[in-house]
Amino acid sequence: MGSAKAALVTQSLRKQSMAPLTSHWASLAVFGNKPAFAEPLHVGRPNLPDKQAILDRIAGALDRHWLTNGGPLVTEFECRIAEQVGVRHCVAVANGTIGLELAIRALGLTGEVILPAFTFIATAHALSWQQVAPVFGDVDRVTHTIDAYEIERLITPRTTAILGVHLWGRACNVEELSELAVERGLTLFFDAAHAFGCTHHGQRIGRFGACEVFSFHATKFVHCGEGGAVTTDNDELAERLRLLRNFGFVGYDNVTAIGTNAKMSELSAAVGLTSLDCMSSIVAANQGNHATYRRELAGLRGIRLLAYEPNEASNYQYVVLEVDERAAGLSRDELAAVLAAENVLARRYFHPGCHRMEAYRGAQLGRVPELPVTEYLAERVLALPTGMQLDKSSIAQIAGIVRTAVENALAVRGRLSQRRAA
Ligand code: T4K
Repeated sequence: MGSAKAALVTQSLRKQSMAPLTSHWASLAVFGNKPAFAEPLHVGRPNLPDKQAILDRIAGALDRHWLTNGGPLVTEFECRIAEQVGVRHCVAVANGTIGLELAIRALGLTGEVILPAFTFIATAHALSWQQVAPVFGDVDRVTHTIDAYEIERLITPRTTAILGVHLWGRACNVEELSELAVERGLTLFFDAAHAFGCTHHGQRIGRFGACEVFSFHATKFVHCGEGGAVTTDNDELAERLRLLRNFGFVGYDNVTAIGTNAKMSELSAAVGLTSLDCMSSIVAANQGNHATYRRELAGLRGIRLLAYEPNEASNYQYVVLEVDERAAGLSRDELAAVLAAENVLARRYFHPGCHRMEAYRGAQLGRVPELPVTEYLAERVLALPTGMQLDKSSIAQIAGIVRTAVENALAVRGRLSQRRAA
């Protein structure tokens, strides 16, 4: 593209933007200017649209003198999640990680379980804490979810299950995984930590496989502060999950299983219920943010914004870029450094892939598996801030910083290496 045309394109993109953009490379904070934002912008700032409603619910729990162990708020939270997902059972738990552990126990899994390496480390840790060996598979280049074709070669006589992860709220290839699981006599269950409120072929995530596990951590769009839930249509499994969640107690004095304490408290449920009340406005804010990022980053070389399937419901809680260094002229890490200087704390989720984490390198018989797509993504992916903390003009400003950095990659790269050397 000639430089006059490039200037025109840039001009028209700027015209569409919601706020004045940081347009000249010399105005970037890496060149010694004031950061664009006075306060740090985090990925995962909790959405708290109605503080008073949370406080009212907590006051009710305090007045009842009933703070945990199956109080009315947890029960209401479970009913609302089950209803929304369209399953018979929701078992609320203290967090998503312990929800996965309970599921692994309740499903009686042993030996090895196949999961994607491109996920948050909790997916792997939950297996390890239950003495089940995580076997890392690669993911699909486009969907970022486990590659069903890859799994076949990882199945051994010790394999008992496949654990799919609906990364970024985008569903795994549920049909292919189900077919494979049935064919090979394996249990299939899902880490749906990112996927509350999302659908697959119009059906709510939370109803697939033997069970699915949600996270309601503070960084999730709907949250309890700390919280999680296991959803299933299987009555027996639900009963087992409830038993294990409460130390294995049946009545006051009888313990029939080696359980744990995985209970959600009333205080967490108070936050969760209020968050559920506000769910549609949170999703609308996230969706609007995503659309603004899309508009502001359109046509920028080397920058791909992960799309959400327009025909599916989504929570839009992650804004994920893939940075192609060769085309952008900057690596993902260089772009993250430019943003950090502006007080935009983008995250390298999920770098470097679970299989390369120190805790797992030794456990793989000294051999780190070759997972080319995971490596590819772990070097390129960058999550940007979103949520109710941000208005359109802030989003446009963040996108403007990305655009300015990429359009002036040479100068920016030079400056970053100067800073590193200093
Ligand atoms: N499976 C998957 C696929 C998951 O992604 C996760 C969790 C799990 C399982 C396990 O679910 P949980 O057991 O967590 O329920 C964060 C979250 O802690 C974690 O829940 C989430 N996934 C993961 C993707 O992101 P970190 O270590 O990056 O979070 P952290 O604490 O650094 O928070 C991110 C930023 O958010 C902070 O830099 C500051 C800001 N923040 C955070 C909190 C908690 C706030 O501003 N206020 C806050 O209260 O893992």
